[in-house]
Amino acid sequence: MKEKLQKIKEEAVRNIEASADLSRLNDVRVAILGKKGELTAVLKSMKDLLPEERPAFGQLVNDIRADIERKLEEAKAALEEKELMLRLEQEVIDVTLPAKSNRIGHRHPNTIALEEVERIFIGMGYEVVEGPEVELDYYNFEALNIPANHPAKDEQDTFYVNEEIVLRTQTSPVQVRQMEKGKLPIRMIAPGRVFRSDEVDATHSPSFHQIEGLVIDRHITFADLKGTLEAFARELFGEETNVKFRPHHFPFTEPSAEVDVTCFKCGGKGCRFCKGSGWIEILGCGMVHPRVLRMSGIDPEEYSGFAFGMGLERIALLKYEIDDMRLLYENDERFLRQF
Ligand code: 2NL
Repeated sequence: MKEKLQKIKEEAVRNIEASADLSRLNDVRVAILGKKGELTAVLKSMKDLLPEERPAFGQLVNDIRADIERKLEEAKAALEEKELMLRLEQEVIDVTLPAKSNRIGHRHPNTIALEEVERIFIGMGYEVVEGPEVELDYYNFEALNIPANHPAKDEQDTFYVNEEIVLRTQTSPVQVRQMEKGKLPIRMIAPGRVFRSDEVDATHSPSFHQIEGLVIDRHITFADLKGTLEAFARELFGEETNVKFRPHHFPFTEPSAEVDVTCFKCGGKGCRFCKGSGWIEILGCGMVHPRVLRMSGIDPEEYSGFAFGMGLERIALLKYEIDDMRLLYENDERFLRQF
């Protein structure tokens, strides 16, 4: 038996040393130490020995097993080291290769224009407020003094979810909700997506963006409205810009006006850009209608205010001299890269 053990050990050492890779080495381990391995078989045959011979023999088997295990570990470490070295030699990384440059995007022209407008009004102490795009008919129309028979309410112009719910056609409902909260004074702008049942063309889209503004306090007059919008226009289009207020009509303001700025291309002389007039229309505005104030719980005898609204796309088209609104929605990189 002892001789057999000795032979097993010698053969094991020989096989371990001959193993050229880790998988081969593992085969050797299994052949000797595995469940059906040679050393295991010897252990099983111990039952044939006399009881008094067993402890010494058992000790011998354990010693040999420990020797073989140590040899296996050493061989494994050596092979792993060898394989690592080989891999390091093969996987040479050339750190001098020029890097692939990342293509970095940037803000959409609409966003650039929006953030510019927000910056100007935040600078004048306004807060930016957002609200739902799916609105109650009440907030979108009724609370703004737009009567049931008004053309704006026509299904031709407005997307109806049902009789009481619409996709907002302006961001004024955000301002109505703010007025209802009853915290005065108010100085806010409400930017956001709005919807109109329009066919797509160079100046229309069923979904576009608006920025509305609202100021309510004691003693607010049309002079505050004019001064504010003039300051805004000069900051957006340049110091030399002049503004012109043309009388207009909106159901939610009285009096109402549309605002033109002097053409920043020709300075007002008249050119192709302003269609020869020297003026470009940028927004609508007015003094908040007393009925609108009252419906939202504000006493028009004590408080007054002004409001205005502009199309964000229109501002972006003007500012960047883009002649077709569809370009803003197509996400053609060749176009977007230019801003
Ligand atoms: C335009 C004109 C305007 C308003 C929007 C408004 C909001 C409240 C009360 C009164 Cl809560 N008015 N908004 C007022 C005048 C004009 O928008 O041409 N927008 C593109």
